[in-house]
Amino acid sequence: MKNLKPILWVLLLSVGLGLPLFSGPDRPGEIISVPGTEDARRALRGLDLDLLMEQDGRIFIVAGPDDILHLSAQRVPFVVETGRFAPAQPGEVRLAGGINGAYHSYKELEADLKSLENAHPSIVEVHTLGTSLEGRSIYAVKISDNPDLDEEEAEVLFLGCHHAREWISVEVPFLLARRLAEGYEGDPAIRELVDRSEIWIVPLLNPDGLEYSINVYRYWRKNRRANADGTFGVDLNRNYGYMWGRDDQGSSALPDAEDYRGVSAFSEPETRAVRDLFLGGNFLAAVSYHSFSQSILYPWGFADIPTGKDDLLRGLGLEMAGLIETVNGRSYACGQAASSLYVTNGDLTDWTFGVSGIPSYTIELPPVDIQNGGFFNAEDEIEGIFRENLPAMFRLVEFAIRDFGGLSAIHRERDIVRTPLTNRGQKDKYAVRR
Ligand code: 0X9
Ligand code: CA
Ligand code: ZN
Repeated sequence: MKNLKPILWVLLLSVGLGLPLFSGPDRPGEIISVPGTEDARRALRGLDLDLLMEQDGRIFIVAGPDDILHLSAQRVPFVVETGRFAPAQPGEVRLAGGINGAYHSYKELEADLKSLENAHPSIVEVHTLGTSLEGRSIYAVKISDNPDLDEEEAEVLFLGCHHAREWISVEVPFLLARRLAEGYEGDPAIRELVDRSEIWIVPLLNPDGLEYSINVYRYWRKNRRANADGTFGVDLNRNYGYMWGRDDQGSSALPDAEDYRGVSAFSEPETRAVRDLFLGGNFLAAVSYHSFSQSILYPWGFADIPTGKDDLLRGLGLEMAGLIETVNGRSYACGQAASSLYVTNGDLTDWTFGVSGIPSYTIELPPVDIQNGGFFNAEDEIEGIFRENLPAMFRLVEFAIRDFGGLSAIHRERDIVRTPLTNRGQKDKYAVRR
């Protein structure tokens, strides 16, 4: 049970307790624990609670003042555990980098991307893929030689921050962009990769959610869609159009739920931005960064059934895990998403794999579990987490370059299995340019 993560605990507890899936409250809350007894479970029933985990026989929840009153009235003993966790609400600003310390806010990322482009205009180009519901730009950085040309080169996609609270997932792809840009002149290995590919990096897919997580509620996960029933948020990683809404196990139809799939596939501007970028390109590999649990997950996510390319997906995934481990000694588990984590439908990697058959991975960054920090990584961990992921990123770009060159057996196999995309060759149609 070590690898279970909060969203899964939500699902388990919801099933076990007959609770509706929670939606992180917009109101302030305390993290409390209650004993995992039948009495306590009964008292929790019907409350709109933010269930975090069950550990050592106790259930941890985020509870607002009303919930605490309710539990007291039901004579459920509880312990306030807030102090054991990093703050869920912004407090006094003591960090040099502002309320979110060394992590990027939307504005900080925007500024850093633009200065990266200004410093390295011959290989960096910042694109706006679309606009979030609250009017923020969804940025993509294209790193390539001749970035202003759409060359016949392998394209690779790295994305971060589908989920607002997973702050580390912004930093890892951002630092990749910076490393490629800064290393191009002096590092022949980087130069070779960049010259032969077009690397697209979307560090912050969910800017509205991130801002909400920074400024209002640290555990926010979804985007900030105002749903018809007055609740907020669609889980962007349930909104893609492959097997979207296939069942209620892999996503929820309830707007209040943390894994709410939205009213239709690609109902959200963020997922549409990714769709249009992807379909307008020639992508040969994709990684979506999340946190936490230190794992590399490959399709399918929607069901535990074979893909027809399991050997390739597993082989490359294991190779990446091996490369990661050599850097800091941290081990990332590697496995098929549905069987090693849980079933999802409408996630990014099922869609990219489903429409194009390319190696597509969800990488869940450290820590390994909630006892080791959950969604909170100390600022001084950022660099090490990035550094350990870098060789795996390079490996995937290298895979794409070879695949594009038709050098490998993998390539021939891909051509057979691949679903033809009707819009290939009409790249100009897509407004991914500034
Ligand atoms: O639930 C998700 O979207 C991802 N995990 S997270 O805790 N970061 O939210 C996992 C998506 C991978 N797909 C499957 N496990 N099916
Ligand atoms: Ca190029
Ligand atoms: Zn996530």
